[in-house]
Amino acid sequence: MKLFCQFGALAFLCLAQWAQGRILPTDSANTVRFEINLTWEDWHDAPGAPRKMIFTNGQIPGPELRLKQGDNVEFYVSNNLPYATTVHFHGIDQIGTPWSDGVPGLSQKPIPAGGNFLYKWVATQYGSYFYHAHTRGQIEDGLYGPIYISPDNSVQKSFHLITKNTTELRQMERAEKRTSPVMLSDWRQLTSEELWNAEKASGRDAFCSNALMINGKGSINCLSRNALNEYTTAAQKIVLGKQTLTDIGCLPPSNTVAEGTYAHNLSAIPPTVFFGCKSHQGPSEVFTVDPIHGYVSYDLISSAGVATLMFSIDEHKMIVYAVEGQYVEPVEVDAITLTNGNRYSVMVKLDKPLGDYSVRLVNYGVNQILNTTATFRYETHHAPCPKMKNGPSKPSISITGSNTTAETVILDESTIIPYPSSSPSHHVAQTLVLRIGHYHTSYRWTLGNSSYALSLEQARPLLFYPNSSVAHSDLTVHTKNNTWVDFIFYVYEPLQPPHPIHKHSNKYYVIGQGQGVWNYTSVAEAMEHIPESFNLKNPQYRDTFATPPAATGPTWMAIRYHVINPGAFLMHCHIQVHLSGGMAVALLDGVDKWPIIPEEYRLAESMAENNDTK
Ligand SMILES: *[C@@H]1O[C@H](CO)[C@@H](O)[C@H](O)[C@H]1NC(C)=O
Ligand SMILES: *[C@@H]1O[C@H](CO)[C@@H](O)[C@H](O)[C@H]1NC(C)=O
Ligand SMILES: *[C@@H]1O[C@H](CO)[C@@H](O)[C@H](O)[C@H]1NC(C)=O
Ligand SMILES: *[C@@H]1O[C@H](CO)[C@@H](O)[C@H](O)[C@H]1NC(C)=O
Ligand SMILES: *[C@@H]1O[C@H](CO)[C@@H](O)[C@H](O)[C@H]1NC(C)=O
Ligand SMILES: *[C@@H]1O[C@H](CO)[C@@H](O)[C@H](O)[C@H]1NC(C)=O
Ligand SMILES: *[C@@H]1O[C@H](CO)[C@@H](O)[C@H](O)[C@H]1NC(C)=O
Ligand SMILES: *[C@@H]1O[C@H](CO)[C@@H](O)[C@H](O)[C@H]1NC(C)=O
Ligand SMILES: *[C@@H]1O[C@H](CO)[C@@H](O)[C@H](O)[C@H]1NC(C)=O
Ligand SMILES: [Cu+2]
Repeated sequence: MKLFCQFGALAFLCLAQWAQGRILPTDSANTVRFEINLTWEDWHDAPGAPRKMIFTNGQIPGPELRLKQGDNVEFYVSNNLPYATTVHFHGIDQIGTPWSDGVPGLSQKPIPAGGNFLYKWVATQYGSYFYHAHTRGQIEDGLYGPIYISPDNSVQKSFHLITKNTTELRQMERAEKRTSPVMLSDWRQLTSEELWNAEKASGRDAFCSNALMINGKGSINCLSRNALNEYTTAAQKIVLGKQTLTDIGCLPPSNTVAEGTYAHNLSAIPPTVFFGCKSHQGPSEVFTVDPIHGYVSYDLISSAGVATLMFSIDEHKMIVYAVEGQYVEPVEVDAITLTNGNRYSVMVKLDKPLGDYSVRLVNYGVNQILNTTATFRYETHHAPCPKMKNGPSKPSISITGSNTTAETVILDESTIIPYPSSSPSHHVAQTLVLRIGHYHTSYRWTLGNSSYALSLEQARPLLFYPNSSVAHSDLTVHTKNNTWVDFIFYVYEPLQPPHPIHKHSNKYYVIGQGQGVWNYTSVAEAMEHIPESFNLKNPQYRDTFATPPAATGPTWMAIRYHVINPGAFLMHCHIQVHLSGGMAVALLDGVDKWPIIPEEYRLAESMAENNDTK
């Protein structure tokens, strides 16, 4: 048991304690202190055979950080892992606190084994976020946990667009106050370091996982050869040619469409990375709801390392009402696709007969067939003669994420409109085209002209050394404060999955996307030729948004953001093997207004400039 202390304006209250791993909010702007103890231990509740994982205060996922908009956050990390680490707060804009962003080589030095670090930031935003390891592949070893920031009274909500019924509106407000996180992730039998070593030895990109998890719970259910062949999708058949999926449902590592034609050594691939399925019964999540409340709210969060996920609850619509910490015009759907780092907040109406309904989580990428399930359970003490449901619930999606009925609605991301919406400036200071593709081998990647080597996490942090050699290489982009910047992500080589581009610090507008060759020098020029591919009026405002998948030809995505927060911030693909493989650039935002680092964050000793660009 850990204690959380809240330093109120008037009184010193040591009131909050673990309540389902949550920290309780209080009434006024506060300093909320949160302490995490990281340990490296065997996980016996794993979806597969036990392996070592990162525990956060003894649990996986880590405990929820529950805040009120305006709170000052102190997040103290005790690193009792046998290696260095850092923690990043995904989607938190870190306005005025660039030293608390948790990126080694950019905002801090890695926290050594046995060391500790105090992150301080202000919860200026509201909604659903999460924290996770941002050193090497450690997010895949279990270091992630949800963050929820309740909106202050001035925030305009969109529930009135769902219904005018005041009873239901009250039920939704209540559901939102009690909203709970649903962490969706994937799991691998190998540790992230074993996996990285396997990639280096084999030359292959390890794009599959061994299990999916809902709130850290899941199982492995190996499919028979017949079932695998039967479920293989049309898209997979095109990639496979004469090949078949491996026993873990994965495209084989010898597939040159998926892996490219680079040098490789298949005998250096250890079991479980592409082959070697072993069924295992792990724990299964149960979501218990009471229909008396009318609605329940969930914040779906993907902290997956590699998997693109699809989530649905049998026989229940989900009303998407917020996306990544911003209300949207509500959309009613049966299933939602989440790329790595995405968050969707949903309302679910509780109007079905009492009983159990299956919750389905499936891998949606071409890379693999994989799924897990949980239970959505109605329980009530209020109904005198409740209506009971008969038989198993009916799915709206298949094991590969296709619709099982003509009525199934899968969220079409392009239809999302923020509420209220806003629009970016039309005056752009610079436009950069960042090419996305392999970098001389299957498991190394480029974003731009170069590849951000994993070893650069050891380099002198750019926030402290903005004149280092990295700062003057193709790995960084310099911007001036209070200017607008366009990035075009150009996926020039098929076959490519959607690459979820995550930008640290403030969010960006997703102003365009399309198929085909990008041969323009600016968005303004492109808009003269293909205006239908752009939206500058009410574009989405996101911190993580994926490029369109490139199946047969190139694709692109255009984003625009306002430079408002001087500091060194990473922009990268959130598929962990792609980030480890170098799909990242460092933004030196507002180089002309570089911040003065507070005394407590200054580096004790100066770091020599060596190995900076290796
Ligand atoms: C962290 O947890 C470990 C294992 O339970 C324990 O030995 C250690 O004392 C804890 N450290 C802190 C700072 O709480
Ligand atoms: C409002 O919603 C409640 C709860 O679903 C329902 O019982 C009631 O009949 C509705 N009122 C109107 C006027 O539709
Ligand atoms: C391929 O990997 C195997 C297993 O690690 C190793 O024994 C062998 O030497 C490697 N072959 C080459 C050509 O590197
Ligand atoms: C995957 O889905 C199938 C079909 O619904 C189900 O039988 C199986 O149990 C699921 N796998 C897991 C691990 O839950
Ligand atoms: C899936 O949706 C499409 C488009 O609505 C429809 O044509 C198709 O029949 C549906 N599939 C199934 C299995 O119902
Ligand atoms: C970086 O170089 C610029 C221009 O030479 C200089 O003004 C600035 O003080 C340097 N910054 C640091 C932190 O050394
Ligand atoms: C990549 O190289 C081109 C051509 O030299 C240059 O214009 C562009 O700025 C470079 N991109 C980055 C991110 O440095
Ligand atoms: C871009 O390429 C397309 C297809 O190759 C071509 O039709 C179009 O004219 C080009 N646009 C410009 C501005 O060069
Ligand atoms: C950077 O620009 C933003 C937006 O104009 C402004 O709010 C902020 O104060 C500026 N920061 C500095 C350090 O000048
Ligand atoms: Cu990627």
